[in-house]
Formats: sequence, structure tokens, C-alpha cells
Amino acid sequence: PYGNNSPNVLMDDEDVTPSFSNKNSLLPSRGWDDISVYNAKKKNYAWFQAPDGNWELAKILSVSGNESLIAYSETKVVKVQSDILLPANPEILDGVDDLMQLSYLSEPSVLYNLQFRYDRDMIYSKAGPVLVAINPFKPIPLYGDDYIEAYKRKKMDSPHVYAIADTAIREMIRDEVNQSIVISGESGAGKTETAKIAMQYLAAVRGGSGIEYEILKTNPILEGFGNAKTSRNDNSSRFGKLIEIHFSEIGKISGASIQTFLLEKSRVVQCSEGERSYHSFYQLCAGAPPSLREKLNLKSVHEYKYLQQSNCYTIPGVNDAEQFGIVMEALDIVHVSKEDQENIFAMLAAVLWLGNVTFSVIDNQNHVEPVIDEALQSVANLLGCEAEQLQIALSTRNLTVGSENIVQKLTLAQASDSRDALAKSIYTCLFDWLVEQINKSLSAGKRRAGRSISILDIYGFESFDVNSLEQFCINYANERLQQHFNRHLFKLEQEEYIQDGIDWAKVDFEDNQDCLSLFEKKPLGLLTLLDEESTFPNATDMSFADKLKHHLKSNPCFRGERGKAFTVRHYAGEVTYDTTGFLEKNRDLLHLDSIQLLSSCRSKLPQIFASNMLSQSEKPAAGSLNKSGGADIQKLSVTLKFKGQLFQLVQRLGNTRSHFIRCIKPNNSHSPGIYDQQLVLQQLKCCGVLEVVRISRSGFPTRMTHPKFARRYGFLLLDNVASQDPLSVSVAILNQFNILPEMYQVGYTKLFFRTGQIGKLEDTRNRTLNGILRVQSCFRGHKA
Ligand code: AD9
Ligand code: MG
Repeated sequence: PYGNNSPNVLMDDEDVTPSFSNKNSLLPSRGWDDISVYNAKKKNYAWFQAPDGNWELAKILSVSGNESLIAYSETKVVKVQSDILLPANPEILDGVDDLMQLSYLSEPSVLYNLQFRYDRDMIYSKAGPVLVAINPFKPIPLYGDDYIEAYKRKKMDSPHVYAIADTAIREMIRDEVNQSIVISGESGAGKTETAKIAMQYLAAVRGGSGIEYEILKTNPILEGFGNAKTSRNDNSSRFGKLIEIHFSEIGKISGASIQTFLLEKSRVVQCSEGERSYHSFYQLCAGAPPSLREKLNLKSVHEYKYLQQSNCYTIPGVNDAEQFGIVMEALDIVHVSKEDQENIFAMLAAVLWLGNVTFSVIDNQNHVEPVIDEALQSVANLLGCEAEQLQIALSTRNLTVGSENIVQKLTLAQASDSRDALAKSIYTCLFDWLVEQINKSLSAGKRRAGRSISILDIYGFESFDVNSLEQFCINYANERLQQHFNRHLFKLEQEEYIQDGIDWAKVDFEDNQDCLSLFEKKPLGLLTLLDEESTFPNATDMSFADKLKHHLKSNPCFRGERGKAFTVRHYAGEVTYDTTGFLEKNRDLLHLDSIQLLSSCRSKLPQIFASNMLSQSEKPAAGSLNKSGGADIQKLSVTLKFKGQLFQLVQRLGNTRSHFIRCIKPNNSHSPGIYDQQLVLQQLKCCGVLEVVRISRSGFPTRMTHPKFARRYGFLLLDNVASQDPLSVSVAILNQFNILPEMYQVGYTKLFFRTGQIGKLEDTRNRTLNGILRVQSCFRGHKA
């Protein structure tokens, strides 16, 4: 019963209390305070932004006029303007599962709540419909069969990747709608691990035919060929990935298909100090058995120039030789034949040996010719061509001028470029071909009858000291995905209101359409201008930058900078791009001579690569001359191809119900237990978590079912209510506490409150409870 001051209510904390068992041990330590004082009046606490930028929970010692005297960080006492303080949430809300349950959704409250949980290894939290995952940088015991079983049987409901995957399965089956799990976050935040955890859940719960095992085995292969050690992550994915997992009509996994985005090409031929090239090279060199070593004329990693330049050959805690075995086994499982595996390894070795090809000057015009040595000979053997053929392809260009065929010699710089371009092309073609083989295996003989769940693991927003075309593409992709995110969540919010019969007052929300238009507008958008400039043979990065400044100067999302740079105002913050290398990277040319070389090789893969490249080309090569005076294959430019992929991706996601996971990296030192507020805050902004909070705050963020509300606050009622039904009790409470009509809405099943309203009720509830406790202890004292 409600409204009869029953002390039973004291026990009834289920709805807003954090879901951990031993609550006392979890009380935060506030240093200057003992717990009883802390419990008594949380109201006297507020958030204060200390001079170092960090938010501190401050105790308000006194207030006079609009100034407050506050104490924070154990020893510091200062006088501040009261209006810079932000209200702190009632203690009952410390560590809630879902940030939306917080009465005050300010930045410090959100940060504190996430930290409170993180410190207790509760790395998953919800922000409304979004799952926030903070990288623990250590193994945590939250995974495996027991947990999978618990989530499957709904015995656990605390936020988890498993819960998201489970919801996706249920909704796919119940509503017959395809689902997607969109994972984002910055490098090292845990996207790839999270994607694997989701895949494991789907496989465990919906497997059976054995295909799920194949699907899981694609991970070591793609990571081997597409991941590398960077300064920010020892296992950094250098490509974006969408895996669509198919389900049969009876809801079992029946196959999958993988799409990859924009593999970082440049890493094949250059990487910075302390980083590594793709794992596959090191794995091969460390793990190849003697017969294979001999066949490929394989040396140790230290012998290859492409691998030498970064001065980093190993990763602490990683055994490349062992990994090689794992990748080989996985290749077996996805039905890549032993022969093809050997072909793959031959291409890796060819790339490594290409890096060792050197040139000697042959005339006084600085023209060069490759030295015929072990390196050149090895490349020729591995590709299946003659050394002379390779020599010619690397040092000359064939031009057709009119009806005449002219052979032009290359300078050292031109020849080195053409060598590196060949190495990069071989590697990216190999990667694409491998993905194609995997897809064949995962879809072999299967009809696509049922439904699907797609998992997207794609690079998050990037902003470095120097940002180039890669960041330009990545950030553009993030703008697109952010729009999908906004629109999707906004729609979900709207649906919840409508379902509960709430008047859908238009909630104001900010879109990022302006920034997207800056990229996509025709003819005067960043992408079109870049493509246009890329087709002019005489254009330079400077002329491109000038063009942007000329045409886009009045766009509010754009700012021209000194020299060759420009700044874009992204939803996640401003990024300044340096156009150096933009045009060349965007053109991504490979000389026709190199393609012809590959197509004339005896080995299988080079021939396939050449024909794939030719079929991708947009225009016939003849007549298009580049700076080095050669004929090039004019492929679809990098950005145009990427834009096409991205449109298709967003369209595909648009046809699914999306579930979002935002991964957060709590520190830059990859260490467990360190929570860097500024870093976390920056990411919460970038991945739109604060925006979700904001969208919801502009509506009615706090929701509680009628019975829960009645149970929780009913005992505070002064008058008995005629009817004991939860709705009547709830309305009586609202009246008694003078909650203004514009501050809440009564839905069919829930009450919806504006920010801060529950806080008032909680305060009264706490005061009353403390009063009751004091009376009780007094009473016990008397008895004794
Ligand atoms: V990148 O953009 O591909 O550079 P990701 O994919 O976001 O990046 P990744 O999943 O590779 O990051 O995680 C980085 C490292 O964090 C992993 O290698 C693990 O050591 C660590 N990690 C991430 N998630 C977990 C986890 N749930 N439990 C334990 C984790 N460790
Ligand atoms: Mg990754």
C-alpha cells in the first residue's frame, strides 16, 4: 500500500539504486567528510571546475549574496560566484546504470558517474539507448559462458555488450527488422574488442551449423593483414569494417559478408618511429616453416628496409610466430587452399623485397636503373616475371604520343615512387582479394533468406597536430555516421513519447547537416573541389588550398588558414587539415607500366590484381599524362570511391534498427585504473554521448513507471489517498510537492520529468528517512 508512512519503504530502493549488492563498501570517500555527514546532506555539495580544468565535488560551507564559500580536494577553500557551481546529484544516484537516471545531467555529473562505475570495474553504462564502454586495459571477469547464459536467460540486465547483442537478436526476430550494432570511438578505445565480444555472443547464442566458427576465425586473418602497431594502439585496425551476419528463418546464423573501408596504404612503405607495418609481415618472417622460407627466400624482419625504418620489430606480449600459426589455421577454416596461402605469402615477400630494390644512376640526367641484385631477382621470382621486365617497368614509362611510342627514363625520385606505388598496390589488392575469398567461404551455398545483424567497427573522429587526407576522409565518415546517429536516436526518443501517449512537443536538436554540406555540395564542396583539382595535371596542393579559400570563405563551417592549410568545424570540434600530399593521395595513381607488368606475370595473384585494377579504372589510360610524364591508370579517386562506399553504408544502416556502442579510452598510457577527466570528456563530446544527453534533457529525461514512483515516494504523502492505484498516488504526490505541470507529463505507463525534478523529491525522501532513522535509534536507545 502507498501513502501510509509504512517504514517498509525504507527497503524499497530498487528503481534508482545502482545495481550492486554491497552498497556501503561502495560509498565514495570524500576525504574531509565522514560518511554520516555525507549521507545527511548531499544537497550541500556542488560541482566546481578547479583551475586545472578538472571538476571537483565541492562542499558549500556558506553562502552570502551570490558568493559561496566552498571546500574541495580535501584542503582547498575558496570563495566563488555561486552561479559557476553546478548542482550535484543526490547520493542515491551515485553509479546508476543509466546516465539518464541522473537528475542533473551536467558534464561533471556524467563524468563522475562513469568514473564511479569504472573504478569498480563496471566498464559498461548506458546513456539512454547508447551503451558507453570504457576500456579497462586489463582482463575483467565479465565475459564467457556463464555471463552469456545469464544475459541469454535475462538473469542479468546490467549494461553490457551482451545485452546489446541480445536485444538486437530479439528485435530482429520479434519485429522482423534487420539490426545493426554501430561501434565507434577513437583509436585504442576498444572498438575491435567490443565487436568481437558482440560476435562471440551471437555465435554462442545463435550458432549451431558451424558457420559461426568460420565467422569468428575471420578476426585473426583480418587483424593480421589489416592491423598494425601504432603509437596509440598495439593492435590498431587500419581499415573500417562492416560485418553482416545472416540468420536463417529459424534464427540461426547461416553466413556472413564483410565489407572493408579505406585500408591505410601508406603504412606498407613507410611508418613512423616506434610503429610497425602490418602484422602479417612480421608474422610471416617469424613463423614461416623452413621449406616456405626457402621458397620465398625469406629473411629476418631486420633485413627489410620497409620494416627497418621505424626501428620497431616486436610488440611486448605478442608472439608473431605463434600468430602466424593462428592465421594459417584460420585461413584453412575459411577454405583458402594451401596453394593460395602460399600465393598470399609470396605476395607479402614480394612487397618486402621490393622495398630493398635500389637504383643506380645511368646517365648525366640523373636517370636510373634498378640494380640487379638479390632483391630485384627475388621480386621477379615471387611475382613470376623476368628480372629484366621488372627492371624496365620500374625505371621507364611508355608514352603514346600520336601514333608514336616513346620510352621515357625515370629519375631516382620517380623510380622510387613507382616502386613504392607498386608495393602499396600489391598489398591493398591482396587485402581486397583476401576479403573476397573470405566472403565466398562465408556465403558458400547459402541462400540469403532470413534477417541480419551488422556490426560496424570504424575509425572514430581524429584530430592530430598534422591532419592529412586520411583524417579528412575519416572525419567526413564520422560526420555522416553522426547524422545517422542523431536522426536514429531522435526518432527513438520520439517513438517512446508517442507510445506512452505524451504530447510530442518539438524538441530542438542540432543537426550537422551544415558540415556535411560543406563536404558534399556540388559544385562547390570540399570533395568536388578536391576531385576537380586532382584531375588538373598542373595543380598543386597550394593551388588546391587557394581554390578552397576562394570558393568556401563564406561557409561558416570552413576557415582558410595561412599557407596550404584549412580548418573545418566538425561536430566534434575544429580540425585543421594540411593539404600537403592531398592531390597525390587522392589520385592514387599506378603507372600503366606497373599494371601491365603484373598482368604479364606467371603467378596467379598478380594477374588477378592487374585485372581488378583495370576493371576499376574509370577512363582509358591513353593520353592522360602525369607530372613524371607517364601514362597512368585513372582510377576512381580515393575520396570519390570512399564517398560512394559511405553512402551505401549509411543507406544500409538506415534500413536497420541501429544500436550504438561508444567506446571510450580513459587514458593515453593504456594503463588500467587511470581515468583522465579531460580525455574522457573530449570523447564523450566527440562520440555524441553528451549530445544524446542534451537531446533528452530538452525533453523529459527522467522516466519512472507509475507503480515504482508510487512505491518510492508514496510514504511521503501527508493525506491518505482515496484510491490506492499507482496513478492516483502518483498524482497526489505530484500535487503535494507542487511539481509544476510543465515539469512533468503523465504517460500511459510512466511519468516523464524534466531535469532536476526527481532531485527535489529525493531530497525530501532522504530527509524524511533520516528523520525516521533517528527516531528509531532514539527509540532503541530508550528501550535499552
Ligand atoms: V583502433 O581505432 O583499431 O586503433 P580500437 O579498435 O578502438 O582501436 P581495440 O579494440 O584494439 O581498440 O582495443 C585496444 C586494446 O585495449 C586491446 O588490445 C586490449 O588490450 C584493450 N581492451 C579493449 N577492450 C577491452 C576489454 N573489453 N577488456 C580488456 C580491452 N581489454
Ligand atoms: Mg580496431
